[in-house]
Amino acid sequence: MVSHDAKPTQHTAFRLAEKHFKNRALKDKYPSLRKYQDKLIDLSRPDQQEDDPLWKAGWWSPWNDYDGSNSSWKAWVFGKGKGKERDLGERPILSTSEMTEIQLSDGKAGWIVAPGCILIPNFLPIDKQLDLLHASIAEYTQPPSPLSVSTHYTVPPNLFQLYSEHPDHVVQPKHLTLGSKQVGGPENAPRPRKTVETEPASVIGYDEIIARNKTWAGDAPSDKVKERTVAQLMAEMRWANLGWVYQWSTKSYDFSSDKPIPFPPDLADICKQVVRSVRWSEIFLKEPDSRSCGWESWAEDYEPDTGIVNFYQIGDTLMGHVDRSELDPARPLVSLSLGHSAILLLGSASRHDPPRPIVLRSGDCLIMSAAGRQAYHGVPRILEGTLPAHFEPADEDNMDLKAAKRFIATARVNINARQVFPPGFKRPPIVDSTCSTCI
Ligand SMILES: O=C(O)CCC(=O)C(=O)O
Repeated sequence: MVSHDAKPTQHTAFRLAEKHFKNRALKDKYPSLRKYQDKLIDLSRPDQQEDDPLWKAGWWSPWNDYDGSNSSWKAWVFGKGKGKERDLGERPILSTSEMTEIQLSDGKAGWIVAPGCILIPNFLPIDKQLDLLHASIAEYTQPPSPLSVSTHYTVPPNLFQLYSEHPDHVVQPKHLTLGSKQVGGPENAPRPRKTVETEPASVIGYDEIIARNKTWAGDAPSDKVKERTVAQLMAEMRWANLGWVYQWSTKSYDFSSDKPIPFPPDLADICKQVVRSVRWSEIFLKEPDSRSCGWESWAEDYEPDTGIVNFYQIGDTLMGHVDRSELDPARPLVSLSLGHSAILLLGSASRHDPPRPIVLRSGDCLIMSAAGRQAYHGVPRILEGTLPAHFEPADEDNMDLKAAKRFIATARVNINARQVFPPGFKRPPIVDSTCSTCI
């Protein structure tokens, strides 16, 4: 019986959009893109729909738009039409009227898709995408960079080589290889990466970060996880950390060591180059609210020192959040997409404002800066069937490339780079109260 007192659930505009794109209730139907087409941004889609993996996979099919009340839809999904070829429909023309196109100094085009947020479609050529895919899974996963799975598993240092040559090699959970004292209970079982609402969208100070991490004793390995083959472990891996280590439990960086893990220099060059290519004065002189964000020096002194490589399998999502743990809240975050396309929801500093869905395709680069760093964003959907042709196996591929392509066949990789410390920031010495000989 329905209680008449029951209040309808109050979802924010951001949550409603997330729910729409996450919906997997009907396996023959994708969430409708057409429902959001007035807001949808898809800047690197091929001109011809026949060349577009999204269209070919049926993301614009009219079947996705029926709500189930129509009997012909029911007949198709549940009866007569099932198994027949799906009508792929026509892609609509998408409006770019609320965005501004900008010319970058290297000749590429970018678009201001939200305040402080610049999308550069097709930023990475195909050979760079393949190189970065390989680096993401073969190099960025190497010790000492922490991986999501390294809390619970004794991850072999040559993980990618094993994945390439011996994917059935078995990896033991730490609770079987370490003493029982170091092992946690069920509360430590691995969970999907979760972003939790903490303080309002503002930067947290250095002292607070130090204090948070002092109280953090490290995540204990769970005694519930079972052994995995290397192939299974790779599919379960959700992230690799680059540079300064981010502690998900305290939502802050661990500054206890003198030096960060070195940030990959090739990746730093790509990020610095793209930040340098933006004519920031053109962007911020038009935005009075962002004038004091410090953009004047970014071209010269942007230097990423931390980053996360996100590994998404097809069903994975990343809930809406704001990245607010870097000491300078405005410096650019450079985000690169590889593999399957995804929907990124990009909102404002309030979850109550409706976000814009952006199709991020392989090779796209999104820069978030200034007010855009305080914008809620999340990835509610990896778009099934949208792997670009250049990731398909080819006879001439070497072993490494074959393995990298095997990985991306069911995945999307996102590399995002940030700068924790603004230039010139002097870290106060860390006082260790437990050490009697330290000053
Ligand atoms: O996967 C993406 O495109 C976004 C990733 C992201 O928002 C994050 O890592 O904070």
